Amino acid sequence: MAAEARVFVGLGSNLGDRVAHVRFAMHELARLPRTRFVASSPWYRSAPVGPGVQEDYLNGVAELRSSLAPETLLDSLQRIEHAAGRVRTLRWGARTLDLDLLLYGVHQQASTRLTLPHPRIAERNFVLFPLSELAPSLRLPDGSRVQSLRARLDAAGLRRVGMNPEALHAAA
Ligand code: A4P
Ligand code: MG
Repeated sequence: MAAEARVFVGLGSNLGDRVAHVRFAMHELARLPRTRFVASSPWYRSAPVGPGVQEDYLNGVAELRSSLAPETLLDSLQRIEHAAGRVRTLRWGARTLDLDLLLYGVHQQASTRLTLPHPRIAERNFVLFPLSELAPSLRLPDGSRVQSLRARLDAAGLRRVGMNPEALHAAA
């Protein structure tokens, strides 16, 4: 059996029952073969980056250990998105569930189907705030510390919901 990689998945929802969608995603991630669910980050309510008028996102990060290959894991993430009713229309459009493979150990690759690390980690506060709380000493494959990357970003559009995604509506 292949060695286990330390994997981080970004979760986002801004359509329908956002809390139910991220709960469903965590449940499904925990059921993946050859994969263990380690922990989830605190949750954030975040202003949407994208076209048109959209609801705020509920964003968080999950840590896994997995011996699935990166592409197999991406297939599984897309199946979970699909099962949550995701329909792909517009890039960066509203979605019931978005699961991004942020990091797969120190593995790096760049193809249209899968780029690792996820190319937009360093510029997104709704990824770096939860990620740096979940794994404060984490470094990206290029050696940069998530804490330092986070320190470069402000918290514009971001409100901390807490460990319990159900508190989303209190963080209005
Ligand atoms: N793909 C390549 N690398 C990866 C990776 N590391 N993880 C490919 C996941 N997918 C990866 O993604 C398009 C294609 O990217 C996939 O088919 C996959 O093969 P998608 O999920 O279909 O489309 P998308 O999410 O609209 O596009 P993209 O470029 O992945 O957008 P992002 O970066 O996921 O951004 N605002 C807030 N506040 N919070 C959010 O979570 N998310 C987005 C989506 C936009 N605005 C947001 C948020
Ligand atoms: Mg995506």
